[in-house]
Amino acid sequence: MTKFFSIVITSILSGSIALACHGGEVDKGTTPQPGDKTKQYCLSDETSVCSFIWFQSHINSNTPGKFVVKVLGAELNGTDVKVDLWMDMGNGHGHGSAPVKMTEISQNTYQIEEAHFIMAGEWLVRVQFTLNGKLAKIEIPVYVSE
Ligand SMILES: [Cu+2]
Repeated sequence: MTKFFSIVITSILSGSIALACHGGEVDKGTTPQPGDKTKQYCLSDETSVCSFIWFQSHINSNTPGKFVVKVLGAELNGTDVKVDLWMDMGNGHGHGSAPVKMTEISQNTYQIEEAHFIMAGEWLVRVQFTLNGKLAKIEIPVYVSE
């Protein structure tokens, strides 16, 4: 009987792990709504350079998301900035998504459209740019509940 229950529990656990993947620290249980902003995430070696997201659509795995990425504390060259979506599945495995559509609204401010969060779980929006000749990357956790 104990063995039976441990098999059931193991399969439930592995099922939930397959559905909800691992990422950074995120506000679990709430999926971003239009108007929501994330907190600021900063470079570890250049703590005055930070980024945050301002959501413009309800983020879910069925419809393409829309949001604005803002970078603070550095003057970026727009053509040098890349934004993509990443999901860390744990055990060194991860996956991305289709490329997003990105438009520079003003310096350091980027409109992102066609953001396909293709499954529920913990995503990272990765903002990459060159800073003082080096590649810098800020990862903003986004939790998608459905
Ligand atoms: Cu995943």
